[in-house]
Amino acid sequence: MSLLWDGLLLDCRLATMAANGTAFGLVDAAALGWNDGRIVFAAPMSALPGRPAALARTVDSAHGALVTPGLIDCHTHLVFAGDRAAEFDLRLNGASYAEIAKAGGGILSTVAKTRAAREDELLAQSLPRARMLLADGVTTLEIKSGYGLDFASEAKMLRVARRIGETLGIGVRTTFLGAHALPPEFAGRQADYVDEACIHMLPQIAQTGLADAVDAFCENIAFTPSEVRRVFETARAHGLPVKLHADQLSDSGGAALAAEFGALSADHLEYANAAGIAAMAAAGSVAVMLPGAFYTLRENTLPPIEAFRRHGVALAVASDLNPGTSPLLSLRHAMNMACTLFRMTPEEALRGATAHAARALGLTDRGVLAPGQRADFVVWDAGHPAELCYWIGGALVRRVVVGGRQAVSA
Ligand code: DI6
Ligand code: FE
Repeated sequence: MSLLWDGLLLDCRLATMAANGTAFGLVDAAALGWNDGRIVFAAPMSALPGRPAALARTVDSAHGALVTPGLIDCHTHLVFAGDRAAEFDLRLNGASYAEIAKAGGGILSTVAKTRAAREDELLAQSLPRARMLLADGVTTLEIKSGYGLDFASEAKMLRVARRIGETLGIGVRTTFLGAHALPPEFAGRQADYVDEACIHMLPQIAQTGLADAVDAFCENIAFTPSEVRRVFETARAHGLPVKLHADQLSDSGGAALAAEFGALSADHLEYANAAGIAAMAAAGSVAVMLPGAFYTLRENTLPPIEAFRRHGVALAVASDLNPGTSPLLSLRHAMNMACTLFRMTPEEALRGATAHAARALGLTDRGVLAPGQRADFVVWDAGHPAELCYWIGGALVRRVVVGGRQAVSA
């Protein structure tokens, strides 16, 4: 193993997101060193064990700029074909959901396009979205299936998700979301589709290793708690952790159901009830806030942030990038909405897109700048960490490093 570190960045304002007693885990006049893709030093420059030039092969200065862990988008539906812009136009010109559905809009229109797309086409359409997130500081993202709704198409989506990680050299965690919607060939036969998902699709997906976790849409317009329970029992039987689209549009007891299965996370949660929040706290499940869907649907019931805080439930923030309810191509924009709409603090929002987002994906090797963690970090054209939530839009990234390798330089 080389005695010299691969890289050393001097004169940083490190927002380590470590619980070191300072807001954002801030360390000023700091240095960040890495070797073999891992952080080896993240502390004041005064603590460096020698002259910089004698420590690392490449030595740079951040000139006092803010440096954070790479951002982690822990809830996206980034792989899909086509878009729903026409439906957006119809809706704003007064069409009802029924008229839109009749005109072929809605989630099943994305299913039809995604099923029809060849794998390479699906990759070509999805890669630009992943590049936009990477350009805005995202170094790990979660990508769900859920627009295939048959084994071949769900597997195709998950292969595309894996190929995005390989192509861009970023972390990708995949989630099987077969219980997202009822496919047209099972219209009126939801129980049969749940059988298909549990008896045929999920076991094969688990066997292929294409999914790192299993998710479901628990809602009165999607799958019931008892149907979700069957999906979760099948996931558990195949050794896959679970997460849940829970209590987004109504209180269906989703938070408590997720907690009962020790879910990595429950997501949306606008209508989560007190028992569900307490159960999530006891289970250690992360509450993932998705302000993009709240904003797009013009929802007006806020998620119970204060109750999550009171019970010590870890809060995460994600884009929920999807063509219908959250066509949001920026995690930083989601962080701004989490503050402005949900009243999360900038520190909660940034921790929600780093350390807590890692927890929502079951990852312990990233999300904090500390020795032993992956060398995934972002150098920002910013000084105060709150700027990452404060500025709406804009290009704040100066440099993105993934696993110690430069991935983006502005
Ligand atoms: N909740 C949502 O808001 C999206 N999926 C889900 O489980 C809707 C996805 C779409 O409209 O394409
Ligand atoms: Fe979602």
